[in-house]
Amino acid sequence: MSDDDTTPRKTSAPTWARLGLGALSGLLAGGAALAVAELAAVAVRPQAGPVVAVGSAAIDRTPAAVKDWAIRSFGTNDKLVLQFGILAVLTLFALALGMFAVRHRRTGAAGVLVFGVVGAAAALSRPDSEGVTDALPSVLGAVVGAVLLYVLAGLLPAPRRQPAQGPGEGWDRRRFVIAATAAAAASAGAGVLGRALNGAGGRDAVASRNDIALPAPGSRAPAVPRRAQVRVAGVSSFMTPNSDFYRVDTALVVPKVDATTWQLRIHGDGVTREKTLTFDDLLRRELVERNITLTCVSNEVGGPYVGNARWIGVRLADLLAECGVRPPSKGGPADQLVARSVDGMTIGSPVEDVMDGRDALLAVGMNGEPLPFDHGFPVRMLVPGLYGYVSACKWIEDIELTTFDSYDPYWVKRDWARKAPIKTQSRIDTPKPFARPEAGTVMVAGVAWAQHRGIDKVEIRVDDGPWEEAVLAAEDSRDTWRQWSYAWRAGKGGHTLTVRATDRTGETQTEKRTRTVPDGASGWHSVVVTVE
Ligand SMILES: Nc1nc2c(c(=O)[nH]1)N[C@H]1C(S)=C(S)[C@@H](COP(=O)(O)O)O[C@H]1N2
Ligand SMILES: [Mo]
Repeated sequence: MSDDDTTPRKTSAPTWARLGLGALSGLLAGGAALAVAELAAVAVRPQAGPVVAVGSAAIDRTPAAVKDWAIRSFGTNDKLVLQFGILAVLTLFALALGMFAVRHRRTGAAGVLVFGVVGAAAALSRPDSEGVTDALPSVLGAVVGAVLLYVLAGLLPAPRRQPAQGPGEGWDRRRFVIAATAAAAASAGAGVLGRALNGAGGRDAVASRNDIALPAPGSRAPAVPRRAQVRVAGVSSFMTPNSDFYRVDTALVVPKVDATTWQLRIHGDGVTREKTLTFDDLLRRELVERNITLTCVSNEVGGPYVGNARWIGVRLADLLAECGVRPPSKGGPADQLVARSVDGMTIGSPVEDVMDGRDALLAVGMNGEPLPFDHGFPVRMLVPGLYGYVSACKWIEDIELTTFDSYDPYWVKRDWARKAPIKTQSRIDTPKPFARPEAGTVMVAGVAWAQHRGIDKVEIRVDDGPWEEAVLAAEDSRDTWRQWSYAWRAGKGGHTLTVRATDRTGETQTEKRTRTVPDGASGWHSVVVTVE
């Protein structure tokens, strides 16, 4: 049944042409809806745009195994892939709705509203949702899209069997072309404008970052020993430049926080003197500079999600002590410190670890500059020896002292372990898998890490041969990774190189391969090469 009998039809067309034009109308309506929504999101906030909202809501609901698979398969591009996936699904639905609207004009148009509801619901479900205004972009976009589809479907030619009637043969085609072109142009305009305005957003944050001159740290990191870097081509750089530093987070839109208005609140169980600190308050404290190697729990054996940087920050333990916080071993009531970010992330660390004397930091600088936005500007947490998801909250704005029994932070709700010290790991950087080195001496080299315990031994095994000790490069600190090399007298043929490390507690990396979920991958890294 058609619900558009009242519209006079001027030209007729075969079914395939009508369906094609319907699909085109759907696409235009979908495009207009998105463009309007994204433009509206500029006014509300970028996180409220439907693609980002649906993407973020999807990330929130992704089980640990799937998130892990996404990181494994797409790396830091995982978010791009997700957004393209959402756009692809939207496109298919828009095409289908458009074709449906050829026969069922009102219902098809109303179908567009469903997207508005989905987008709005996603935006409102986010942990950082700021209330009903977050629903506006999706709803507004959907209404515009629905109206446009209704109008365009009304201009479609009549079916063949219903001959043209009335004057002005071809008039509707012209109106359709004009309306479609106008809609496409307006959408493109809105899209481009939205883009530009979104780019301009965060200007205060950028300016505040440019204005920061980090004071000289009162406590310098000791100079990195020259021999910490193995001189073998293909080995990781001992210090990871910011541009190469891995990035793992759930933020589809990187938060742009203005340091001049940023505040951090410290409160909760056992806090006798609550504190709210500004960025300047932090800079007025003694700053310490430390080299710390950060690792992601989603790093596979041999994987890339590990990096070493020179951080500047304030000691978190001192701040906590000033607030009256005592670790559980000294009778404090809180055993979990929950850090909360401006984008609603929650990360829980053991209070005992944070206050046991290690260099747990509220970091403000990374490799000689203020934190990059991607890495948590203006302030992030770092606790040497703990995986990032239980220690390294970026864009931090709140610290709450609580207990592991009473609160599960973001990742713990998603199957990851409550506590996760970094597992001892080693990685062969060179030769690369399936390399074809020439017979003779082949330099095998790489990195090993066991943050806050230190690396004492690295061994290499060729095929099923005996374990041979690699030469350890100089140690920077037990909170950083350590490089190693091994001069292998390589004979022709296919060979498997395997590496394992022993930490300073004397424990050797287990051979047992585990997945990254729930508390980090274990097992030995190996590389297959063909010596020619
Ligand atoms: N706000 C926020 N902080 C976060 C995360 C996040 O998703 N959101 N991810 C954590 C994880 S899982 C890791 S491994 C580190 C990565 O820090 P990087 O991106 O600076 O390398 O940040 C941590 N801090
Ligand atoms: Mo991570």
